[in-house]
Amino acid sequence: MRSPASAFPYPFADQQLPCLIGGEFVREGRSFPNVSPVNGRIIATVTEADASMVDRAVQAARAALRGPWARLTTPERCALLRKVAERIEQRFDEFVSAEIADTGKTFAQASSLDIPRGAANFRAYADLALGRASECFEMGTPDGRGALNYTVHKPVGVVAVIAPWNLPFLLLTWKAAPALACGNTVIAKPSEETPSSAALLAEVMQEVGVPPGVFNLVHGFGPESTGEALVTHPDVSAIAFTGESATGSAIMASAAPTVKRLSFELGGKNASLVFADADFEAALAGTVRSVFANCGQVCLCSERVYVERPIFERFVEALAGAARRLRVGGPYEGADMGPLISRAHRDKVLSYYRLAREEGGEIVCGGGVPRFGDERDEGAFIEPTVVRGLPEDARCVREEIFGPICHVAPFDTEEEAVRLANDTRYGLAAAVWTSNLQRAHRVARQMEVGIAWVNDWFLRDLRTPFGGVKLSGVGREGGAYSLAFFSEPMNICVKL
Ligand code: NAD
Ligand code: 6OD
Repeated sequence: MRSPASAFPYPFADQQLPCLIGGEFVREGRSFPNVSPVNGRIIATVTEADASMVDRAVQAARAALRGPWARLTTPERCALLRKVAERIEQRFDEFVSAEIADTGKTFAQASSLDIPRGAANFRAYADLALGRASECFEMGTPDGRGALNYTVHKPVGVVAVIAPWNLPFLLLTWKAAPALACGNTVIAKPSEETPSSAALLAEVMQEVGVPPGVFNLVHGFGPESTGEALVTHPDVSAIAFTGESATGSAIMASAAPTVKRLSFELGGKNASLVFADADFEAALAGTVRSVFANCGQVCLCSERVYVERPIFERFVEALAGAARRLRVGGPYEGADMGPLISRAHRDKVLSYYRLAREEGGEIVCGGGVPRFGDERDEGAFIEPTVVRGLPEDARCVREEIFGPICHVAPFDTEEEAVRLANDTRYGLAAAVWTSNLQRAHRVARQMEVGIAWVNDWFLRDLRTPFGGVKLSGVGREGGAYSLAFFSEPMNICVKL
């Protein structure tokens, strides 16, 4: 399982990653390299699906909508999804290795969050689909006999699931699991940066007996490649997309001519509000996590931290101290933070580090690239960074950076804190740190976001609505919201 090109275990050693189309693993046409962000080495080549391969996948998915999959009862379908979860757990180490090879993220995170959540997504949506109730409305009729209306939930059809690279397996399964639970067929397109855990999932689907064409996997890029072919395809009925807001906008335009159903989970510029009455150590630890988790590459990460003035200096010093102590390193070194996803993304994040200085900010800690003196210097590592002193209209305060950096600024009143937090074109998540119960509820409610945490961050119950307002998304997923998106409700009226 160890690839000569990789310093780490890798389940696809010496292989070209295939697409899965209509139950067949396909390696044909163009391919592209999969590069490790830990050391810049090529760890695999990946089959790129062109428009004709995407079309074959869509036709296979359409055909599967009329095959054995359509005849499964909901309990049978959900039992199959539970088998997917079990098989992921049986192949847990391979999934962890695959995710780590693509992203360089820490073993601790991949093994405690990314892969367990992938399995949990299949179980959660199997349970939710099984427990879904149907509405029934009894009505009067002129003849006095009445009628019953009841709702049946049908699949929407062929669903495109397009995922980003930051939490590749968690986010792909977050959409694929409910789509399948509702009886749809799926074309999954992982990010070109992170094909490996999706490739393992394709194997798992085959192993547990998901019928051919129900789950298809196409690898490739976005514009003028696999992604574009998928979102413009007339036989794709719905697109569940997670990624950048600008990409969401481009997909919306591409999908408009064929009027597809869309669910978008997009970017963020999330605020954390730390009140002086907060449990200082809890707020500090939570903020360190919310800024630097996954090297700052979580859509929910806080890039703007506002701290009430009486504790501002102490908090900034403590936050910078904690950031300096974070161990940056390779995935199996017990580090706290791995690399960014790629050199290209590091260039982008470093351009914001430079911009922060140019815009008048003070770099309290970090601001550069760590040097290791070994092959990690060929990777995409970067220092965790805290900035202060920027004006609120600075680009670093307004634009999503998606790296391990936050700007920290003081506030004097609750009203000011709320205003600052909401003064953004994004609206995904917020964290409020306070020990005042009334304030906690009052402030959380005023956050113009889809998800607000009080005295925690990224604490997830999969039944709750997840998504953003403004540039951060369209619609909600999670629990019944996902079931609604991936289903076509139909009313049947029975005259009694
Ligand atoms: P991205 O938008 O560049 O790419 C996401 C996916 O879309 C990839 O699979 C890519 O190949 C595909 N794609 C790109 N252009 C396309 C096109 N024109 N047509 C079809 N597909 C296309 O995003 P990324 O860089 O992979 O991920 C980081 C971004 O994702 C950040 O902005 C982050 O905030 C956001 N994100 C949001 C959430 C959320 O839940 N709101 C979660 C994770 C990441
Ligand atoms: O926890 C989830 O379900 C979820 N969708 C998380 C998204 C994280 C963004 O990077």
